[in-house]
Amino acid sequence: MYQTRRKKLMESLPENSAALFFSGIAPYKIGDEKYDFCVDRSFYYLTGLDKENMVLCLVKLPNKNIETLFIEPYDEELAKWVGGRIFPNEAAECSQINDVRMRDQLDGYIQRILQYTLDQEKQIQVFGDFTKQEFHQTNAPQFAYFEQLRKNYPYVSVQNIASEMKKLRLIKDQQEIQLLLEAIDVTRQGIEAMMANAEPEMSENQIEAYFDFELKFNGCQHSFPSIVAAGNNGCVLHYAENNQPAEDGDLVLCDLGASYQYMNADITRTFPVNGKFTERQRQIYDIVLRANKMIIQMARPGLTLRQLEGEVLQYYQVELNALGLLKDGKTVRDYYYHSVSHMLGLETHDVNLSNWVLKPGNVFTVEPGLYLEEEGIGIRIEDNILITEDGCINLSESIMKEADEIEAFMKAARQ
Ligand SMILES: [Mn+2]
Repeated sequence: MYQTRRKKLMESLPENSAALFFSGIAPYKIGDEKYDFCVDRSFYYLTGLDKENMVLCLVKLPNKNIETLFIEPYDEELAKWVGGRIFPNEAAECSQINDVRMRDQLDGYIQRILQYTLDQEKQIQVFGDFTKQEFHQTNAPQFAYFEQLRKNYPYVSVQNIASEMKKLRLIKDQQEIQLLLEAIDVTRQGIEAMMANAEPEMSENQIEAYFDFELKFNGCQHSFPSIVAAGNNGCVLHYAENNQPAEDGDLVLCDLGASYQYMNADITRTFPVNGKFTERQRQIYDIVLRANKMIIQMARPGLTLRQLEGEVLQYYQVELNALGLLKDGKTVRDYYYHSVSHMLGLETHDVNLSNWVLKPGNVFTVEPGLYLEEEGIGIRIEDNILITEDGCINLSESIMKEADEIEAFMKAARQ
């Protein structure tokens, strides 16, 4: 699988070029304590490896493709403290790259490649993977590396391979879909545990704890810091304090997801903490639910996410107007202030290309919401969908979202 991905990427490289991918390094947090290591997702996508300070080097010469992996040496002293690093044969087996060398050999290796192309009187192009998020992250290992490279070899041009990487990563393969379905199923268990156990006067973090248990129990990580927001907190899009009490009559908005082997689910469900929607909550809930279903119904190849967003805005215009909420200069954007979709995959906000036209294999979220701050109502309903040849599949179909079903489930759980 990783071999296939690398082969596809190689096809997009020009002759006489080299592409370098860095797994990354965990930064220090405080004193001698480091942040959890979080592997660069393009590196992982191409190798299946998730260890620090590794480099993948792909070289394309006329009639010859070379794949080389550089890893840190096995350190017996370190192994006693934090566990062993990976052995070359393990790295080779996982990635299917036969040529595994030590990290400190990279400079010499690059020098020989450059010398070779220079001898052949060819201009070599060197590619790095610079994604949008990294523009301001100049401490990322590839920035330091390419900076030094240009210093040492001023005639070398460094270019960005990010858009080719994105084209590949945008189309999910069967294995990725399978892993995402597993992640979604654990997310479902977590959400059901929260619904089953939530009670008025519990604090948001106590409700959240039921979700966390299911994740840990099933060997999953969090896709991102969970949002468990009661009442008005649901109107804060990235609320993450999760420490306020959920009062009787509050809705609880839960935007969270399990990550399984780096495939990230991203689901939102909103339920009444006491198990019963008020008439007003139900009215708004059903408007959001219809938006959610409408977009899932529409999604198919050939459309763009921007078009789907336009449909939501149009629909809300009619619905909010009918409710009398668009008075005194208020617009839809006062009640709905995010967009309906983002790509999903190895990153929660996964790679995307501007004005991307949807194709089979694209996976993204459908997450309309409505936020009526004066009434303490924040509602969002988010599913994860896969574009197919003629429409889409809702991968999170199994997670209940009908108001009646939620009420019945919560009632049954309390008996
Ligand atoms: Mn989302």
